Amino acid sequence: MFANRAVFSLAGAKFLIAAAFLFAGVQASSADAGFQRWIAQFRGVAIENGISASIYDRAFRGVTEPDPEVLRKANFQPEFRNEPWEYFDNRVNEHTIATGRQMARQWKPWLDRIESHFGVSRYVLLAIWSMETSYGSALANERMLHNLPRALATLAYADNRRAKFARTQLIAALKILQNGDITERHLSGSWAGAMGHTQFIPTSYQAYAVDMDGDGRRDVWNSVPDALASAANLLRKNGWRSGETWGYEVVLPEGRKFPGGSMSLSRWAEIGVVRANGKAFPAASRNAELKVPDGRAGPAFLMTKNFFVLKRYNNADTYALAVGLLADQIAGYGGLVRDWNRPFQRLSFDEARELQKRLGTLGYYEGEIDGKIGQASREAIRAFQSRMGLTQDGHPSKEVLNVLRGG
Ligand SMILES: [Ca+2]
Repeated sequence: MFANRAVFSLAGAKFLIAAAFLFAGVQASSADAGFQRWIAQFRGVAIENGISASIYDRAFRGVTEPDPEVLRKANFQPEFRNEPWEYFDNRVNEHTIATGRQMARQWKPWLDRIESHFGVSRYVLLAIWSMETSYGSALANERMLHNLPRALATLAYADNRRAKFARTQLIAALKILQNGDITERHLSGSWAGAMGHTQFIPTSYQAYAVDMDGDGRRDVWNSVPDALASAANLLRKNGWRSGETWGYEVVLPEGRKFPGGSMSLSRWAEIGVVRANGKAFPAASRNAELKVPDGRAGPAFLMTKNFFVLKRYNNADTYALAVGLLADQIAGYGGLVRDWNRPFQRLSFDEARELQKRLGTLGYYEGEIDGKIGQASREAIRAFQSRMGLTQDGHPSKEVLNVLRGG
């Protein structure tokens, strides 16, 4: 009872915060004059940084007010931290694996060339493509595509925390336009400035984008070969080791503590850390670091150099591990030997979609039927559980689906 009250008042506080953000958003989008002044002032900064006045004016032609959707997304606060099982289930599942294999066949000639030129595994590139834009399918969703100069100007103007980042990215974006890689009408990105199939921010684009298909433009928005080659180039330039894995799932012997930091795989084996599949470590002289993203009750990993190279793409252990696990499964290796520490029975991808569909039919869920369990799905499950007098854990479980199926 007491716990319930605490949750309730927390929800109330969140509502007030959400209302405050909404108010800020309304203020910002009606303050056109201020935003237009900002664009006029930043013109001088852009010119000082080598952008021609005509490119600047073309980029901002017709832009009169901040992008309210950018501000909404910038102010979004996830209600709960993702549990590891939730993060990985949404990214490494039957659907992302099967689509990755299909893409491997479809793009084989290009993947052959990219892999031999950059020395980066095609499966890793496919996994990154999946993680970033669901193999490009997210780019078909117009809500994901913002006019990039407007989005970055919005952040620079109205988001104090990201203003410096946004100014730097805006200059880089204008240089992309000036270079003729893309026209201003097609220069799109996420609310935070990530562009194209593999979601490069403009400064990363400048450092790593390549023209793989040879049409004279580095087109990460429309050319899959350009986008995948650019991702390969980023990894190679950050030290990717050709022909090596990202790491190994391991089993930890019970009842001892383990050293932090890096040691050789043979040294790890000496203190009892062995591969979960029972095989020996190849290249045992290489160094590796132990990671237990779900605590001792979940799977454990020894991470080698390429894991840390993957983190140059996105500096989160969970991101790099999801890329590695998905890549391995697209390549046809098995999944985890030890599952995530999941307090319920997992749904398949199709069952997760069925769950969303059934919750939608009953009026609990209005989001997309995409098999991805996010905040809206969790809230719908919780509302349904509450209605049925069940424990409101919000988990996408077999148990909940069975109740739904039972009507
Ligand atoms: Ca090209």
